[in-house]
Amino acid sequence: MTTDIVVIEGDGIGREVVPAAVEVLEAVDADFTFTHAEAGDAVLAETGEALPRETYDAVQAADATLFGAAGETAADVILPLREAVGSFVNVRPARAYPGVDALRPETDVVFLRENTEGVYAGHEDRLSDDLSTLTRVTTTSASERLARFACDYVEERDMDGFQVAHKANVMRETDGRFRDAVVGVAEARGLDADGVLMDAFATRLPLDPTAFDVVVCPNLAGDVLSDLAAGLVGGLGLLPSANIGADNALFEPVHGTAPDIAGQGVANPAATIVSAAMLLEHLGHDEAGAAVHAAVEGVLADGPRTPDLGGDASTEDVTAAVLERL
Ligand code: GGG
Repeated sequence: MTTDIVVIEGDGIGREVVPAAVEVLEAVDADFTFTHAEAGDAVLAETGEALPRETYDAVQAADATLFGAAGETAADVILPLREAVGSFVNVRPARAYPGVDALRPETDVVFLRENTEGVYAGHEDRLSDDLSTLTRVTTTSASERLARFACDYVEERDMDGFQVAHKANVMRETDGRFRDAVVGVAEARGLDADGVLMDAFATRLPLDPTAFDVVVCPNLAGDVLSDLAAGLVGGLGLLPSANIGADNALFEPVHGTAPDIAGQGVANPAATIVSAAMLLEHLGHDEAGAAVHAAVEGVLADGPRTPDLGGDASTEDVTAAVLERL
């Protein structure tokens, strides 16, 4: 039986980096069938819908999805796509690769971002010409579900625990609930869960990245803090992500459409290729996933490199070098 993978390039550099990652997936020994689907600004302009029903249905029915990026329509695309796969956690590893000129080469931290609520739950209103409001949602059930995933994640890696980023001294009800729920689950499992104020975390991470391994975050904080970590390891071109659900998942680079370089063929495909490696591992192709990780690591160490990493190679050059190492 083949494994069904939906591929959505989206907009901007998504149209360049996703085909690169698909080439890599085609090169490994996995019995995948690829279905190409549309979402984003371009399909909105064509059809009036940023996320056509057939794309949503295909993602729901597939075994996994590889997604690039969406531009102005990001909120209408990414959030429903995460919902389509039932994702409750966005796993975002930020790791400095050997040979890459990173601000903080010691950085090796994984963000486990709550993926269904917080300010992303979308209860935003324009109440008058002067006033807009946003309702933040935090439930014990979603926080505990994330915490159970975090516990499994660290136990599988023989780690003692994780940190929990929050701002419970100000948002006592919402972040207080989040922190207490996550810490409670960890303690019941005999794991350490140290709370850290997210503003203090933003200061401490650049000063001492080695102080953090796995950080459990509310939704928006996970988005922002992982981008901060991207700045420490060499940029957004290096950060992959996995949106994990109970029986489906969607993989995407952390970066967006990068309109400043879109269409030039120089986007760094590493984040998307490593997202594809995470897809392989998620579907049980551990050896192939490890091989893709190693190939990307080798290319980042020895070149060729795209301009974001100080090189002058194209997306195609980097992809060809990864394929050669596989
Ligand atoms: N790779 C997906 C993408 O388009 N990322 C940019 C973005 O706006 N992300 C927001 C989020 O991850 O919640």
